[in-house]
Amino acid sequence: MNKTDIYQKRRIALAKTIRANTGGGVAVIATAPELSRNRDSEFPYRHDSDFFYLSGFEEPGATLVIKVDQNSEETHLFCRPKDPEREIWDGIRLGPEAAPKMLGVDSAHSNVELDTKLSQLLADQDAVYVRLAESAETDRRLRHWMKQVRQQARAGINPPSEFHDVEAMIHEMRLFKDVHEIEIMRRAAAISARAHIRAMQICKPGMREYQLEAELLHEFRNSGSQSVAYNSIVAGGANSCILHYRAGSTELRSGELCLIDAGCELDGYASDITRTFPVNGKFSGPQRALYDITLAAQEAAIAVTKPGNTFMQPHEAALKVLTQGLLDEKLLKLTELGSLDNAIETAAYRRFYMHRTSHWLGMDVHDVGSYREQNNINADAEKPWRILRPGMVITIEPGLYVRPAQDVDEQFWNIGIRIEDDAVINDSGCELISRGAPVKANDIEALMKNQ
Ligand SMILES: [Mn+2]
Repeated sequence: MNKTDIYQKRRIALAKTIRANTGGGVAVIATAPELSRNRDSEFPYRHDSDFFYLSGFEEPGATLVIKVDQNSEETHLFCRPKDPEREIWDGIRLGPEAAPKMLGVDSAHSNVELDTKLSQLLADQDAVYVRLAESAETDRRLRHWMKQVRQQARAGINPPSEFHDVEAMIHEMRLFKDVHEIEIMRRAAAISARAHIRAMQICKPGMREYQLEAELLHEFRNSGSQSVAYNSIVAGGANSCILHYRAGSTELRSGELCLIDAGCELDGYASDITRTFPVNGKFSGPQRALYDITLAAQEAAIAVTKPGNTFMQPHEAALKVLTQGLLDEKLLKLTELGSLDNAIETAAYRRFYMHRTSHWLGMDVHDVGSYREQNNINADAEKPWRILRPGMVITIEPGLYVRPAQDVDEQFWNIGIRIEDDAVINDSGCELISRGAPVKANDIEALMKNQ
């Protein structure tokens, strides 16, 4: 498929949903603004995921307008005009002249014309589809366009009277990845897996967390990935028990674990991998015990990650194994809790496992899409958990985190373990696209031995 066809197909699909909803309307989706970091220096630009999903266009300063009527739809792109002077400083702009051919849109205009053209495009339209309450800027612009249309009332022009949230529609589409997307995600995960291997191979006692972060970045960028998908977590020793720790300057010490949660972004798609390994290359007895429990929990979750099961089933499967493991290792006391079921029901495990096992993965690392079924017959009842379907992508990431405490066996103190892989739901189960990085304790030890 031609690259522009991918995006056009998505715009047609969105138009179809809009048509089914209100017979037609105008959808307006802007990309992300540029963000200043500090004086004359900007954060690396990252497009808006929804905008990119429908356009394939990465430049800032752009807005997509899709006008949908009974039988057809047309797409207008507003983008930065060509400007030889600015292009010397900031780089080449596509410009509205070249945009239709390059992006497959019906027409393109300078973004300077956005306000004028929008008041024309919204005239005599009933329904507007925007991302409601998304940002003050979007709301401000919408008010402006509406004001312009309303001012034409005496010329017989009707302003739109319905506002719909286009976000949920796009997010429902994004939840199901097409072949093109899954192919990119496979490559992103493969790069991230190699980065984890590199970090494991280079790690030795005395190094600092930021040095392993540098190794991850090297592999990401050297493999053509544009960015990290999120800030890398490289956590040595006690830091491994801090869920959103950033790579800092802590020294990695022999006898401690190192937890790395890091993934690259490739062509707009995230990968998300966590591995935990011993700094000196050999798990201690207590580390190994908790590691094997976490891995068994992940395997149990993977086994039920298949179409027809709910989003919650992998979490429930992981919880069962983790909680049983905590009882076996006497971190939870069977004498106090009575049974495994009770330990799960009372959430006694939460002290050692306080996050969920999965999230959607896609353009955003915590990707969009509802975690509840959308069509519920009984409107009053709580919507059931989402049923897994082919094309969905989730992470599977159980963990155990043991902080020092009086009533906790000291041999387990400061052991934080998480094992995370990325799973594409297919027709029969799931494909783990991140297993290029070793996950079994023995395999990790073998890899770290060959340095
Ligand atoms: Mn994750």
